[in-house]
Amino acid sequence: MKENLIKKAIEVLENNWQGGFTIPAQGLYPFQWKWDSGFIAVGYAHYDMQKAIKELETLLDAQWDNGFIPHIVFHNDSDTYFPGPDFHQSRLHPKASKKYRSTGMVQPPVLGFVLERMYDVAEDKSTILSHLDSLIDKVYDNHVYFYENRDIHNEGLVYIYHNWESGTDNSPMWDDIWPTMDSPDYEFERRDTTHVDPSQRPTKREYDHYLHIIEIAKQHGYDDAKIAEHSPFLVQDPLFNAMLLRSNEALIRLYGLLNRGVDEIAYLRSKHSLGIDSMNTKLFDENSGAYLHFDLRSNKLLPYISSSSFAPLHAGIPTKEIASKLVETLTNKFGDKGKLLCASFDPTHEKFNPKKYWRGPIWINMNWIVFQGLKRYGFKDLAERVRKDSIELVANHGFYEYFDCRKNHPNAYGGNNFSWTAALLIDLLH
Ligand code: 2M8
Repeated sequence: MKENLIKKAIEVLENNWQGGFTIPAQGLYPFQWKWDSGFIAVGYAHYDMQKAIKELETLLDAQWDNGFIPHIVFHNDSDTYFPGPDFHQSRLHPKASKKYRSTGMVQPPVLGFVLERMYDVAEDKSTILSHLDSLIDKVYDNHVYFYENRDIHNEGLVYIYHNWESGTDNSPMWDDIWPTMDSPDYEFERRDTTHVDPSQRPTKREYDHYLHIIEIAKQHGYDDAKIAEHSPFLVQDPLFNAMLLRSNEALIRLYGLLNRGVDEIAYLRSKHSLGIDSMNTKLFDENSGAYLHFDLRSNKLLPYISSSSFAPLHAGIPTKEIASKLVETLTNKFGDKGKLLCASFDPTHEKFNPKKYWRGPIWINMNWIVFQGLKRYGFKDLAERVRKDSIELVANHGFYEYFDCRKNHPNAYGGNNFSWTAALLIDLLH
């Protein structure tokens, strides 16, 4: 089974390869997405390191002069996706790439630990180190961008200003934010709902909110300070910050292996320890037994547990005591016998929807993150359960975008032949 699955996963990646970068899925997502590219490079690393490197080189080629890496790079003029480059208008920002059009927002900073995984997987360590040598400073600049522009309270935690920056687009936690915004009823033509069942995607009203935040950012020329002041959406996300911290750790290790970067290491270390403290004092909530999102507008935690709540395990953020509490929450709320791990939203909550996008289904990238975290803390059985569930879902249903966690309702949803599902399955099978 293993060999056959790997063969099929490679086919998916090869079909989505555009000769320089990889699309997440045909039709539905026709451009290069930032965190998708990172996960995709992990898959390539196992069988074609040149492609892994090229994928990241292309993404980093679209980096802005201030270190910002955009969430979508629009390499072509596909009209199968909305909103495209004409809507986003990245060049309103004076430091935006002149070469590529992109969005003016980011996605979870996975690239540091992706480079590290490529190093660990590579057989020829000296060749991979020479490639990493030419990529690592760009990823470091991206971390500096975050800390210098998005850590507004100097606490080692960065904000996101849009739900698309979280990667978990229509998660129920954003439901509390939408009523605080007075979004217009825009007229636009959705494309996503022509590719997949509309009932599994965000609603028209949700898209109004998504577009409204971008309109506000555009009015301010995508200026970070102005966004921090005016965006109705401003959140410290435990997944996003855990990815940044895990990537800090990876960059520190890689600079060490490269035998350079003394100043860079010192900078990352100081931000890192501040960030770990703040994660545990500000984002960990005793009552929920989980890390939560902090809403900087209402100045309070959003009371929802999701798969993002467990991502800090991957970055070594929790103390042993907090890690045990997280595992208790994961087991009790997400892990009963009738469920596969790991739902993207608390299955015991009334807002849980097992079929709808980020409101409940299992995502393989989140499972990969949770698996790594559980393994890191020595929760071997639970880690293995997450790994096995992921493999079985794909073996039984195919390389879909998301999956139903209910054992008596086996199903797969969203886009098929989805790149990060294929790439991370390759990694989980090794
Ligand atoms: C989904 O998000 C895009 C917007 O970025 C969309 O729905 O149009 C999310 O699942 C996101 O996390 C992912 O990176 C992207 C491409 O796979 O699709």
